[in-house]
Amino acid sequence: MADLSDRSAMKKPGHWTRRQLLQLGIGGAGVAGAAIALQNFTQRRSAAARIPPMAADPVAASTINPMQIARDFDYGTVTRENGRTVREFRMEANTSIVQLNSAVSFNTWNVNNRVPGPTLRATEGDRIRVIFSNKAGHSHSLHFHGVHPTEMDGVKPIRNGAAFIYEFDALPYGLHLYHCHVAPVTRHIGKGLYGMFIIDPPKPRPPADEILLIMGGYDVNDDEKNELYAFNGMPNYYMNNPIQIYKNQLIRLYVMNMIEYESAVTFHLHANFFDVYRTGMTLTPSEKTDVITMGVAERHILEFSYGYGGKYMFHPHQDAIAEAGCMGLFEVIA
Ligand SMILES: [Cu+2]
Repeated sequence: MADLSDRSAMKKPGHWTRRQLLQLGIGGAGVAGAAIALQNFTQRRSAAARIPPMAADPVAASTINPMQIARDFDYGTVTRENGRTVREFRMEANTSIVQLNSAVSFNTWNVNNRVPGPTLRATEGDRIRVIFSNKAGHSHSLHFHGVHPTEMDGVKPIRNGAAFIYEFDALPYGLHLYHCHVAPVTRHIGKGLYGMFIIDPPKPRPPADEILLIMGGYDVNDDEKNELYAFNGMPNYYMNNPIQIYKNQLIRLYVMNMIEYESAVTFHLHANFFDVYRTGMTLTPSEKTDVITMGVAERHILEFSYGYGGKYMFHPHQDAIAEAGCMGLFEVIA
């Protein structure tokens, strides 16, 4: 466990004074881009992996850009405090309408105007500071999976217009998540307020082309059933825009199930088998398979490579769910 004893020397998490929030640019009229003199660090740990250039996005104007989301890892704004690495993330709860297909638009509740929210990434033992401001119109919260004190557990609603600083240590390494925990939680998650939280082990995993896939569902008519499903927010997106990967390149897939109103779904990859690192909490795989079952909030790291070129599907083997939008393609290129 990382040492928590230096906490008093750091900025006190939780409810900050208005002055402190104003200094951070979130106490007044809102987060103005110019007011944030902080820069986002993105590190490419997988520098040695071969990753195809990202294709131009045909719906780049949309709120949800799955091609970008697939390989977008947010390492936060990095500082050193008392000899420790601190990663600061700005997360804003928003409400935004997303065009899910030509006929259906959907009012999402989300973080930073995207579903799923940003994929936060840190190394085990880092200090995490999440500056959460709620501009969504109703109460929300950010509940992180991981190890932290009760006051940082994110079950307390943060009302519209308010802010809260979540601060805790990145423990333990693995593939984790965050989501709103305001009741009814199923509805708040179903509306889109969730994202991935990756904690890397102290010794990094081998280089790979790293891709994230989050399965989600949309209850578009408020009947507590999903009518549409998606990988990374947008139904059928990767069927029309396959994710390009190189032949014989190690692919590290971060897969998570956030489909509410279903007890469990599977994830199946065509024409291949993958190594499973359950919850991303091991450095050696526990099994090899081509279909794995996940309840809500379950997630795993899957590793594989393709020896043949061409297009290969991935989808839950609940085929009605796949056919309602949760289906995609890898395109293996030479
Ligand atoms: Cu919420």
